[in-house]
Amino acid sequence: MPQTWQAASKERHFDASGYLSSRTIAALCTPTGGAICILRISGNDAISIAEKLSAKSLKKENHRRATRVWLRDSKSRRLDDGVLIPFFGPHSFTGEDTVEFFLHGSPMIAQRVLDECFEHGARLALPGEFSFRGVKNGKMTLSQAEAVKELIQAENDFALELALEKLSGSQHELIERIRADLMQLSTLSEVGIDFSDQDIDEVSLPRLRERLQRVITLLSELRGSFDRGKRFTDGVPVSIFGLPNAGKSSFFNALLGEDRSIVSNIAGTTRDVVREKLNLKADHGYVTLKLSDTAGLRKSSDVIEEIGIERSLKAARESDLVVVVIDGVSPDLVEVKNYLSQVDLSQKSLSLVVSKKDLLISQSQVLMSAQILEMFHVEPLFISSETHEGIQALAKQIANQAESHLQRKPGEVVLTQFEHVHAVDESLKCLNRAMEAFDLVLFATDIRHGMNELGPLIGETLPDDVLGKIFSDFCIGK
Ligand SMILES: Nc1nc2c(ncn2[C@@H]2O[C@H](COP(=O)(O)OP(=O)(O)OP(=O)(O)O)[C@@H](O)[C@H]2O)c(=O)[nH]1
Ligand SMILES: [Mg+2]
Repeated sequence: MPQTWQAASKERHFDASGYLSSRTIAALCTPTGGAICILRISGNDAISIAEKLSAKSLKKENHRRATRVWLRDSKSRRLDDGVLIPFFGPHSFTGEDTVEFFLHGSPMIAQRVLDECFEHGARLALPGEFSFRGVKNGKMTLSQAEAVKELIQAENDFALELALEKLSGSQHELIERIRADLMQLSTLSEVGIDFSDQDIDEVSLPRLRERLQRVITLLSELRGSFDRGKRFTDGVPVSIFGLPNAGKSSFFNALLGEDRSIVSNIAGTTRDVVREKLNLKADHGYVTLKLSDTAGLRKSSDVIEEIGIERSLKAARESDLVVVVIDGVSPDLVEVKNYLSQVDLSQKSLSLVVSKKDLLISQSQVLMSAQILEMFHVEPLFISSETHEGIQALAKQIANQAESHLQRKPGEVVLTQFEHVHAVDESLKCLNRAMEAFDLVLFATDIRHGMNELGPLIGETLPDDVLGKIFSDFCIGK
């Protein structure tokens, strides 16, 4: 996005009321430098600004119709030969009058047309402000607007699929269903309070608790999806594990295709955890890995190295995949197994890798393969970070293992945003309190609070300034 010079324009067209101002906004929706650049204006003056720039009168009949125009500035100098499409509110992305201009992709043209919009009273849109107005005007839900952002930011096929599903409204529907259930519970408890002298079973506390338990289960499942949701967007955590000098950092660098970690023949070279993101192709699409190179494991009297080794174990414990690198030249399988026993592998995938293949004769490979299979029950892969032999095959194995940690039931909603998890946690606190309530009045109060806490997932109960904050990490023009 051409944010640098759009930022310069921001200085000149600053509006202190930010997202709360209803002034007409303008911004580029595409980077400049391509064949075409799209500029969008939205607000009460959008149509009149487009009319001034194009010297065309835009009527309702022109709604969604592309018109070829010469754009000119106020001194009648030509700006560009382009196309414009007017969208009359409420039938637009923002719900307001909106005009989209399709210009030649020159940064100079884009800047001059944008400046001309500013001359006629528009200001530069804030990040995500078009989407913000769309949500405010009921054109899409907050979760759909967030899905648009996630769609743009998606770095792998799994994150993209998740965002597309969210865009279709799946998350919003689930939360609305939960809210409707809570609303019903709230109404029933109010009825129970009003008719407390009549002993109606349907609105008694035990019956209402039963219904509430079903909602709590649903919300708890949604809460539980977040840890997996993070894997879709941030990457599947993978740690490289092994004794000093095994060739862990060499393999890490070979996989990344860059000299990221320091490599040396001195045992204990890597001290801290070195993290890097990497996209790899698996059988069903690209997966993102959050890869960690770690300190070699050994008994050490060096305090700093000890801390590093603790971090290696912690990284392995927090990973979905552990890639154990064994030194092909001087393997110590017993010692590796000892350290590996300190990590609970029950939910993890494990890869066994023997390094320095270029220095090994095939006979010793056969022997080592058999020993490793017997001790670890995993067939090892032999690699050389020197010649790159075996690296591709190992990358494929890791990618497919990572993919197996990204499975979702069809239609399952997965939370990906921290703010949403926080909202669900707060809501669950209220609902669990309601389960403990010893009378209907307290029960009804906690249910209402629990319902309100879900506001950030819906958007409609959020004040504009909070909404503005959510949109501020969108890109300009969206
Ligand atoms: N010939 C050959 N040498 C290798 C290979 N992989 C690593 N080495 C060498 O082995 C030594 C140790 O490599 P590193 O990658 O630093 O090992 P490490 O496991 O990260 O070691 P620590 O950081 O100390 O735990 C270096 O001298 C590397 O050049 C390989 O595939 N072939
Ligand atoms: Mg290292």
